Amino acid sequence: MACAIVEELQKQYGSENAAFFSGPGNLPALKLANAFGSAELLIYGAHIMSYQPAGQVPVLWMSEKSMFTAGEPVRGGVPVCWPWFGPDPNGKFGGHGYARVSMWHVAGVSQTPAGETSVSLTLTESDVDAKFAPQPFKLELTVTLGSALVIALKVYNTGTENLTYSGALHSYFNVADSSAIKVEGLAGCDYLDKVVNCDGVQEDDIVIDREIDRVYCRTSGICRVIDPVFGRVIKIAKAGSTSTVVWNPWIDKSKRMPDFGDEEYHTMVCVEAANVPAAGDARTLVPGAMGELRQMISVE
Ligand code: TA6
Repeated sequence: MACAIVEELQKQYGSENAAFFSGPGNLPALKLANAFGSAELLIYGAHIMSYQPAGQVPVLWMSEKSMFTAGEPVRGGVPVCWPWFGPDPNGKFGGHGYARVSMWHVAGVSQTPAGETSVSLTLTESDVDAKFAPQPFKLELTVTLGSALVIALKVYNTGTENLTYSGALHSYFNVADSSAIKVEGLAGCDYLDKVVNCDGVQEDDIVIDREIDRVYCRTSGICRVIDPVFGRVIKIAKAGSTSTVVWNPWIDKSKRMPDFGDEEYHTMVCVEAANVPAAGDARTLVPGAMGELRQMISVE
């Protein structure tokens, strides 16, 4: 079944720079490749699994224990969290919404004169399990591989009522040693600390020496992951978001997650472009309106 889908996608959208294949878990996947580098994504969840600029080690992190099973979230890459960030507000379903555990559709693949390669995928309420009772919506995720990896999530209110949602581009970044990195760009920001359940102000650059799970508020700036061991800086810009989430589970939480290796906290950090309700960043679209959340990732 997956092979037939892959063959059909390759026939309809395949190109010199875009090749469909049967990915992990036999899930249909797409590899984008051009002079700027390569990226791979699953059609399931519109989930970017990897991004590797030319001449660089991979920029995104993927757990070696991730599941690749329809209905289960993938642990790593860029989970598309929508229409809720964190626990289900109605307490019925899993965290971070249903977009990341739904099968999307390929809407198009394109190449720009500058040599960038883009793919767009869509999801509507008719693609989502009825148990979620979704309002009418359309999501369009466009991934563009160029001098940066640009991830644009457009949300369309296709219904007749207001559509209120939250979410995140929950990006996992690959680092050589999480205890050696700094995350720049959030100094001075107010944060909500989900580990010790208190609020605070970020005094300086972020270092990872314990579990960190913080929602930084009223921030639309650029973050940078300074990695002295890999000898690089990952620049993370965003748009359509005033809340940024930084997460590393550290020792104990890593052990509690079956799809996260006990020692894998050493090689990752999440820096997420988010719309977090608790940070006053939930979004509401009137009928016919469109909202966009965007993250732009590059290596300096
Ligand atoms: O974005 C940080 C966070 O909300 C953490 O609290 C942690 O739960 C992480 O997301 C992963 O969530 P998941 O549902 O993918 O296990």
